[in-house]
Amino acid sequence: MTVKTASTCCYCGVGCGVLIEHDGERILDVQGDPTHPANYGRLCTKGSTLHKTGDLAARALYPQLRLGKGLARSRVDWDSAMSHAAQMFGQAIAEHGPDSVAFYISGQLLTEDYYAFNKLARALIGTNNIDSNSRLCMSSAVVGYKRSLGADSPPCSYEDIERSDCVLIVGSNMAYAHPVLFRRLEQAKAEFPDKRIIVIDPRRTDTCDLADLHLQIKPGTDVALFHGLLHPLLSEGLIDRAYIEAHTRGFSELEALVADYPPAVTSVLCGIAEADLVAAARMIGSAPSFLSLWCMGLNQSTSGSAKNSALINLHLATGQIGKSGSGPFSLTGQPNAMGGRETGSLSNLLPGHRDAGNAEHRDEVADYWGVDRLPSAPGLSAIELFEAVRDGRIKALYIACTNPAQSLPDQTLVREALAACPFVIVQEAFGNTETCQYADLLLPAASWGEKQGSVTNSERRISHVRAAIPAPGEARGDWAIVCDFARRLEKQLRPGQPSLFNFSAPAELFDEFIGLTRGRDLDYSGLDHALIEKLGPQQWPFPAGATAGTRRLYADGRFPTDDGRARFLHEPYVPAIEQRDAEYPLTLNTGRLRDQWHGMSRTGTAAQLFGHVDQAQLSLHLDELERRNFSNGQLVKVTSRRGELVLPVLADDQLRPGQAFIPMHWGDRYLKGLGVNVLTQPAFDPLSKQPELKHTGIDVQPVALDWELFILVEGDVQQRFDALRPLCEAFVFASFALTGRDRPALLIRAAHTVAPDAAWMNSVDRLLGVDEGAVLVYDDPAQSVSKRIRIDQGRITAIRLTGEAAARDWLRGLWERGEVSSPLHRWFMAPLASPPGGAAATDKTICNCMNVSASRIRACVENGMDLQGLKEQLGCGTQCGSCVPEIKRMLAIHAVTA
Ligand SMILES: Nc1nc2c(c(=O)[nH]1)N[C@H]1C(S)=C(S)[C@@H](COP(=O)(O)OP(=O)(O)OC[C@H]3O[C@@H](n4cnc5c(=O)[nH]c(N)nc54)[C@H](O)[C@@H]3O)O[C@H]1N2
Ligand SMILES: Nc1nc2c(c(=O)[nH]1)N[C@H]1C(S)=C(S)[C@@H](COP(=O)(O)OP(=O)(O)OC[C@H]3O[C@@H](n4cnc5c(=O)[nH]c(N)nc54)[C@H](O)[C@@H]3O)O[C@H]1N2
Ligand code: SF4
Ligand SMILES: [Mo]
Repeated sequence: MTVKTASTCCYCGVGCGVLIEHDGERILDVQGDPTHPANYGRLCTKGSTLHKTGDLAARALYPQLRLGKGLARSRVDWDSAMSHAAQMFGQAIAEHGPDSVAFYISGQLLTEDYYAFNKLARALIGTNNIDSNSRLCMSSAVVGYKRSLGADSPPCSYEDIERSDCVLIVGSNMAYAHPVLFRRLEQAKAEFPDKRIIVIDPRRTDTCDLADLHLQIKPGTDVALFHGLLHPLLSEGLIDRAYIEAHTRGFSELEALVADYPPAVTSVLCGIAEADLVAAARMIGSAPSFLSLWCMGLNQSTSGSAKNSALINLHLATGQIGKSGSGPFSLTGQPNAMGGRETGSLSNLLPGHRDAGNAEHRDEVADYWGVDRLPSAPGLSAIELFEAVRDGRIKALYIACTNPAQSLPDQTLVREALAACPFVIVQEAFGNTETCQYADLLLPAASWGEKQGSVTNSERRISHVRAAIPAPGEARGDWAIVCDFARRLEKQLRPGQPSLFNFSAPAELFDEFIGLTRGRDLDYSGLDHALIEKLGPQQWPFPAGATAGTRRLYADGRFPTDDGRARFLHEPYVPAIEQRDAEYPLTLNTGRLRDQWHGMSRTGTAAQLFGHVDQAQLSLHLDELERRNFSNGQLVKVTSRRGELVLPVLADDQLRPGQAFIPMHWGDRYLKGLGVNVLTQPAFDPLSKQPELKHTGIDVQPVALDWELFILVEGDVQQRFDALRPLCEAFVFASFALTGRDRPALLIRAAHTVAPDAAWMNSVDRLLGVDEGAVLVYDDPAQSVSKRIRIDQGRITAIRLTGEAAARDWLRGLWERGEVSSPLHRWFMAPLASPPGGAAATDKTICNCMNVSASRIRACVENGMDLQGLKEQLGCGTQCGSCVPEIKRMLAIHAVTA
């Protein structure tokens, strides 16, 4: 019998409600929850494929302990694992003090998990060394809201996006990163075509598909642009003097600064047309309501805090905040980025939107917890924390629900730190991440569908996360692991005293936590798990006695500052570090793909999600390829001041000359060479300490790799991946992906200067099962060509080619279609023969829901079909809708060429 359990999607900050269909043991399907106010039933490609992810072969199932550096880990029971962990932390604290240990946690933890970690670090151990991957994500927005408005509270609701007359999307590719919200915006624009949409992004992304105006600024110039927009707003009388007078402070200083940014100057600084700048200002200034949405293009910057406040200035100057369809609305990345901020999970914060640097706040929290005091020494932020680990200042590090050996900038430094740290705990749902390699103690965590608690989405809405099935193996909920660890450590640090961690369910942690929100701007002390169950997801503030949540903040123009007024910040534009120069002539930008999530530990287990993009690529403008004589798909070496990476290059008309882009998802597991963050810089914003992940000076050179390898093998993909990945370590280039839908296969592309020896080839062939049985074999040592194709029951099930590149896509097509044709046999015996019908162009799956490829869409478009026809004929774009912007782009390109 199957049942449905309502829960929340574990990916992005939109926070969609999902219905998990299961039989009590396995998750069978996922649908959008029609009653959830974030998505009303919609899901994107990632949400709707959740049931296809999480291959057990990739999961961490049992605690594993390494008894000495260099040794392999072995399985231990939970009791030994936890006592060892507590003993190691206890020893470091006894010998080197509380600041010799640190916690690096995650916006993908639930509020209850987050709260337990915080209480452990601050109340029990007495250190502020607890930071989260939100440092890489939201910390500039936190500073922005606090400095400009007085508290870290996004004032808007999703419905404001739909209602707004003018939406400014800046540094956000919401078509990929917040797809369901983008669908809502799309629908609103279709219903109200007069609604104006402006996109500010150095790339022409799919999000631009909806834009009336795209300002393709030079990277990092947003502060100049925001000041520059204010210039015509001022000169054309489009600001709201009465609002400024009544509710703000500091406008005259800003006015003086803005005089330095007239349109003629700003347009040059930002690399855009003066007329476009003025047009954008007029759209903003004349709209009855104006709302802005932003994400990593603003936050991940050495001027991230200044960018946030300069944008909020536009809202204060026009009085566009606190009313329907208006306001500065920061999109949150992770499912519980907000919960982390609420529970105080950055080193400088405390629970309930308090500050660790504020003595009064510390006393309030210490009293609440019943401890003498909280630590006053400032804690380390992510980048500083890993520097301290490398320097030996941190003796024991506890990492949970994040993969820093993939996602932090300057991977060389991060790897040195992790290798040098005397004791590293990694609490993970998946056992094969880059960071797991460094775990002295690996603790298996329950994950989505198996754990329970709450998360807060971008619009301050608290939703339930529910367990549908038991966790696999011996995995446990994060909160339970933390409380177990804390209770053991208490025996050393607070012997004989009552436990601070007597929690037996997430609801108890929630109940204790909300007491710390009482009387604060985010007050949700009126909620509990049972009430959320009864009323459905609720927006904070929700104080005691409330019967409903709060849709919009600051309607009365009063702000949570000491005088109730919002602040204009007046900071000049400062160019990003690592501007283009002769040595590093390109600016590298990094970001998201539509169908992958971060380091791909989960999405990388669903072969279908590689259909859209199946390898890391360096995108450049066609001019840059031509200038360097590169062909599409050629392997190149990318170099920055910190490291290098080899990967294929691709012409991309979304970029301007001088700009480059690599998706953030490929770490060392999927792409040999430590991933994209071996290149990026650790420089960070002085206030938010958020690193600059969007701006790196790089150079690109050709590489000559004469020996090439191509593998496609069906079945046992995770096991084969784990076995084959180390064998490719010696190569200059190696890229891994899954492919297929119903019959997942592992896909490997590799290249090297010379061929490996015969023993290497034999062991690979054994792993692939092409060493015996029904296998087509061809070897021509003179030409360095070698081919193996396994055929089972009339179908190809494994392909291994070296020295032969032309037929890869054609063979992959045969495999996909389950065909073994006579042309295959003829081609097979001919060295270097062209495949029948020529080398097929690489195809990609545009519509993942309905499995519609680019070539099929292109063929129909060339026959004159329009969007409606494509939907009816092929079904593409009729399910989640994520592919519609790309299909429209294909239609537009065809219209131009025709
Ligand atoms: N599919 C998918 N969705 C996700 C995620 C995922 O991994 N995959 N992750 C989630 C998380 S944690 C986050 S934080 C969000 C991130 O969501 P987004 O921030 O929307 O995604 P990114 O692709 O990182 O970057 C957004 C855009 O910023 C632009 N940009 C770069 N530099 C600048 C600049 O100087 N100025 C401006 N104005 N723009 C610039 C980039 O070109 C890019 O298009 O996505 C969330 N959603
Ligand atoms: N170059 C570049 N780098 C970036 C970015 C960028 O734009 N460009 N963006 C940055 C941003 S915004 C972010 S948010 C970070 C994200 O970086 P990470 O936090 O490293 O990203 P994830 O891969 O999502 O890591 C989460 C880990 O938690 C594990 N996990 C999943 N569920 C659970 C659970 O319930 N419990 C536990 N204990 N573990 C679980 C997953 O398997 C996964 O390995 O990357 C940052 N890095
Ligand atoms: S938009 Fe997609 S990834 Fe984000 S919460 Fe909704 S279904 Fe999940
Ligand atoms: Mo993020």
